Formats: sequence, C-alpha cells, structure tokens
Amino acid sequence: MPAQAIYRRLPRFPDEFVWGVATSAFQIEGAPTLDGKGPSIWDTFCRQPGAIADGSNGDVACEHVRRWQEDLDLIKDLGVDAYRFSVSWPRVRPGGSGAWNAKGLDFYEQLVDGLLARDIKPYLTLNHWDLPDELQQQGGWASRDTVHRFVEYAQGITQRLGDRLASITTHNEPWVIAVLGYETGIFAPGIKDRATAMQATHHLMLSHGLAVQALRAEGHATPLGIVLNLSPMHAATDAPQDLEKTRLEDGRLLRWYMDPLFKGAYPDDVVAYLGDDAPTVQSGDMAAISTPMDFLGVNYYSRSVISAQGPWDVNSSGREITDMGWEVYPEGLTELLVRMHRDYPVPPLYVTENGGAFKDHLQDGRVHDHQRRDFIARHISAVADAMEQGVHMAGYMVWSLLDNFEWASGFEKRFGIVHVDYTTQCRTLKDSALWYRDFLRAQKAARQNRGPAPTMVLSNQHNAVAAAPVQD
Ligand code: IFM
Repeated sequence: MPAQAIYRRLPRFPDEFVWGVATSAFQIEGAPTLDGKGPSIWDTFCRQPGAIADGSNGDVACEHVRRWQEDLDLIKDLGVDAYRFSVSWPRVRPGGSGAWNAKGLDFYEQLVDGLLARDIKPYLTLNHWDLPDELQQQGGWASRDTVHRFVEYAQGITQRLGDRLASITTHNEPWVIAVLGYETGIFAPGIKDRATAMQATHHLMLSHGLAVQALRAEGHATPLGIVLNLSPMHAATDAPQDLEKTRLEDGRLLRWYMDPLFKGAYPDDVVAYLGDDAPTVQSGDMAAISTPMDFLGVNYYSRSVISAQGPWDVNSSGREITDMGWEVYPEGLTELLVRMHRDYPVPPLYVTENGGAFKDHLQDGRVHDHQRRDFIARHISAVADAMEQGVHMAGYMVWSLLDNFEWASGFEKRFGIVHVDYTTQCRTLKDSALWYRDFLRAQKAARQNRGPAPTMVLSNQHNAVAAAPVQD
C-alpha cells in the first residue's frame, strides 16, 4: 500500500506569531535541596510507595539546574522565538511564606538573562504544580490562606523579573491540580475528596484573579494570563445518557474554568450536580476571577469520548494512540479553539502545550521519532485551520523541549523533542526537533521574503513520508 501523504500549504503565520518549546521546573530541574530550596508537594508525594509508576522522583531529572546554559543553547539552535518554563516556588521561597531565598531567585534571573542574551522570549509560569510542602501542611490549595501566599509570590517574582519577561502565566492546568491532586489523588498531594478538590479549584482561580489585580495595581506591564488543559468532549453514542454525561464532563473540564474567567460565574448545572461539594464562594471572588487578562493558554493533547456505560475503549477509535494511551486527534484542536472563540470573549490564544509521548529508540546518535514529528506537524496544521476560521492565535509551543519526569508515570514516558539519556545526561535532537527547526527556518524565510508559505507534507502513517517543509 502506498503511504498516504497529505500535501498542505500552511499559511505564512503572522510575523508576531510566537513559536516555542515548553518545560516545567519539577520535571527537569533536579537539585531538590541545593542552595536552600525547600521541599515541594511533589518531592513528598514521590516518596509515597506506589505513587510513581517506576518508583522514581525528581531528585536528578534532567539536571537542568546544572546544565541550564547547555539547554538554552539547544533552544537557541532550534530557532524558536520563546521558551516557556516555570519557577519552582519552594526554590525561591522555601516555605511558601516568610524568607525568600536569594540563591533561588538568582537562578531564575540568570535563566531569564541567558534567554534574552540568546534573543529568546521568556514565558514564565508561576505555578506548574510544585507547591511548597509547608503550605500543604496548612491545607494547600484547599486553604484560603494559600491564595494570599500565591499573590505575594506572584508579586515577588514580578518585582524581580517582570521587566524582562514576555509573559507571566499564573497557573498551569488548575483542573489537574485540583482534580488529580485532591479528588482522585493520583497526583500530589494525593488527597481523595471531591469537596476538598472543588474548594481547591476555587482558590486556584481566585488566586489567579487576585494576582492579576495586584500586579496591575503595581503598574507591571508584563502580559498576564492562565493556562488550561482542555479537550473537546464527544459522546460515544447519541443515547440521551451519553449526551447528558458529555455535557456534564464538558462542564467540569471546560465551562468550570472558562465561565468564571469570562462570565464571572460557575456553570449552574455543574454547581447543582456538585451539591454539598460545591465550593464556598465569598462576595467579590467572582469579580476577581473574571479580571480581564492579556492571553489565554490552551494545553491540548487529545479529545475525550464519553460513555455513560463507563470508560470508553480508546482502541475502538481505529486511530493512532500515543504511549500515554491518548488518541491522536488533531482536528479536535481546531474544534476546541473555534468553540472558545465562538462562546467566550477570549483574548489572544496560545497553544501553550502540544506533543506526544512515544516509544523512542536512540540508535547511532539518531531518534527517528516520526510519530511525534507527524503529531506536531498535524497539530500545527490544526492551528492554521482555526486561524482560517477567524480565531486570534498568538503562538504555539511544543511539549516538551526535553524528555523529563512525567509525574505519576515517572521517566517511563518520553515527550521530548530532545532525547535525554538519564545515565549520562546527554541530549540528542530527535528527528522531530530537526523537523521543527527546519519548519521554523522555512517560516522565517517566507516571512522575510514575503514569499509563499512552505508546503508541508503531512503523513497519517508512521514512517511513511518525510513531514518536512517543502519549498515549491
Ligand atoms: O507533562 C505534562 C505537563 O506537565 C502538563 N501538561 C501535560 C503534560 C503531559 O502529560
């Protein structure tokens, strides 16, 4: 059977469209006690027997704290415009309140200055899940006090670095923090209680809004926003039970975050469903949460298919499935972005994470990760489709720059476009990274020449054709 190739002319993306790669502190940094860093809830959680699939932890990870200059050189070599990274709160303020850690702050200052020296825009995330453990001892995100500690943290980081940052994200994926951390307990801090989770989600949203207000009141001009993990929800069948459950799951994942941010209220149907587990909301909270922001980030990996009968069998889709067991569904990204644009008064949107975990093999200095390469190419194409339908897209970032600690899956799952040998810490650009670099070069050349956009050859079949930009 000849390989199926899809020739597609992508538009020349706008000059100001930002191309990037992303990571987060706990997943790459290592050095959990270096220079006064305090423990995070993930340091603690990793020590619970059975919490992490391969029994690993973040103690070494990618040794990024030691190798950050080499990593910035890699990013530069890729030709991206931006690097999205997060600050480890317990590295800069070990207990979450009280004394700040000068050495921790210095580390991020060097990182930001190192990015600027290489002409790469720093996109900083304040909370990518590694809450100081000391705050967890006082209730973590379920405690309203943590909201105020977060606002102080946002102020401290912005005072120190705000003048050099291209963007500040308050929280990465509040749904994951609240639901996986406090309801199902499969992520740190490992609590299993729905009411606690819903209170945590409210405090995350409130701390986002209050932080945006506080930074604006101090006159900071850095663009501010939040990043949500979202998926379109599709009913497995047209049966009323499936449709009803799909509406509820959409309410819990998407409307629970988008409605308060853009309409100033939690969705009534979800509040009614939660009953006594709905969060306590104080007067003024919703106004704070809906404070206008400068951008919204979307992390997209797959769609969700909902069946009232129980978990849907992903293998029944007949589509490619990643090593995480997630269906490859690029058109879901277009659908999602168009729906957000249609249903809410959104600011410019970024895809702040997109990528796939696949089984990689390093051989003779190469990793032929054609599935990941095609995954990225097809999702970039899906972003272009959304733009053609009128969505204001500001950028796209690959998850992830490096193979790294994939939370409860440990080091078993690899998302990087750069391979990391965890024994030697040697970094190797995978074929997906080489493709992304070529693609960006072609985009930039087209921009400069005002010439035609590069044609991309996309493949539906692993190893079928080179998904390389073709100049025609
Ligand atoms: O690795 C994570 C990241 O930390 C948050 N978004 C999803 C990624 C893949 O699971």
